[in-house]
Amino acid sequence: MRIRRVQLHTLALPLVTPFTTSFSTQTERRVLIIELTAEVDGALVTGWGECGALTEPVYSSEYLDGVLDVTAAHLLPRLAAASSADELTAESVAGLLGKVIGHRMAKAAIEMAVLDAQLRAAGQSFKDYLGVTLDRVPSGVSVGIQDSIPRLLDVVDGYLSKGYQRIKLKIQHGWDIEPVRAVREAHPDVPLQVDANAAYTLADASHLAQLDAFDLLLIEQPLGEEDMRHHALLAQQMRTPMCLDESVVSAASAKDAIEWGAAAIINIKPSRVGGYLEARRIHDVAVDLGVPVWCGGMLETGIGRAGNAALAGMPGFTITGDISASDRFYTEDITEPFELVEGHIMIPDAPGVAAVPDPVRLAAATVASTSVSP
Ligand code: OSB
Ligand code: MG
Repeated sequence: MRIRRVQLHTLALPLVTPFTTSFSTQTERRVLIIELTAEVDGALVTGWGECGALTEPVYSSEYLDGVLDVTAAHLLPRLAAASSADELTAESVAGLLGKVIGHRMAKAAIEMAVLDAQLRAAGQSFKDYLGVTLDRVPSGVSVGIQDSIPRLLDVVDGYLSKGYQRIKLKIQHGWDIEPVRAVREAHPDVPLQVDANAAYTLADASHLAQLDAFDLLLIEQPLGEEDMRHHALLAQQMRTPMCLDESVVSAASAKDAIEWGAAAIINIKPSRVGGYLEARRIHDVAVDLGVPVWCGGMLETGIGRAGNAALAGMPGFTITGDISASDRFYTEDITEPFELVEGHIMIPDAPGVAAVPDPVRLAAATVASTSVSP
């Protein structure tokens, strides 16, 4: 394909309820949406990409303004030669951007937009491209840190009554053993897991081992992003299976984590690892090594949620992911909303990766928009 135009839209979407994790409280999602217009075999086609980066570099080193800068100044220009030669494909994007170190969320959004355009031009759904045959995936929900345990129990009850099939509780110092105990006592059989977003150190090992009493599916990223060895040591001191999120940034780091005993389960987030194609490679590595995976999220709009739902249909995704309905985060999504159907999210089967945004809702949510020529 040849890129004709790239529009970088910054959206501001209010969250239905504040989302508190060990790293921040968010009340609004500011998110970069890429609209890429390309020419494929003489016809114009639009591809949509969504970037996982938050406004502050508190989940990963990437952040919205940095993504905007690196995308315009360093990433898109590297696609220019292949684009003018009509040789650009989604499968070539990672290689063309390979000299730029890091910036995986920025690269992921570009690759998604190119892949979306490519599949739309070919009339192929992402689900088909991945070889997925399921029509739906079970839906889990990530529950933020609350002000009190009674409030937490209400929030969890609310999600369970909507049909969510698995609960993930965010934890941090001072909000860990007792809230988890309370939810487990109220719901002895509910699939339950916790996510610390790197809040602890190995010195907390015996404290965290108290979580072993609650029959959790997993503990996600208790230690720092770069503390792979410490995760392996912590895993030896707990029975709860160790799952990595932040530390796994590529198929190579996934393989290391598994082989070193730092991860028995992997949270695959396409945005964190540089895109859907690397996400698929992580899936393949994990399946090879007998490690289950699940699909994480970055409060995606319908654009990214559509791609995540298809990815999560791959066979290694045997643990319910953080693919909730649109109304978990947004009163009004920019696409047709994803809804819970008996505790599941339907996998789209229309051509492309993304769900297409409604132009009126997109415009209403847009706070800044810049045009970049490749
Ligand atoms: O650690 O999984 C995480 C949201 C933002 C940043 C990091 C994380 C999360 C979530 C929410 O847990 C996942 C979602 O439903 O999108
Ligand atoms: Mg996480």
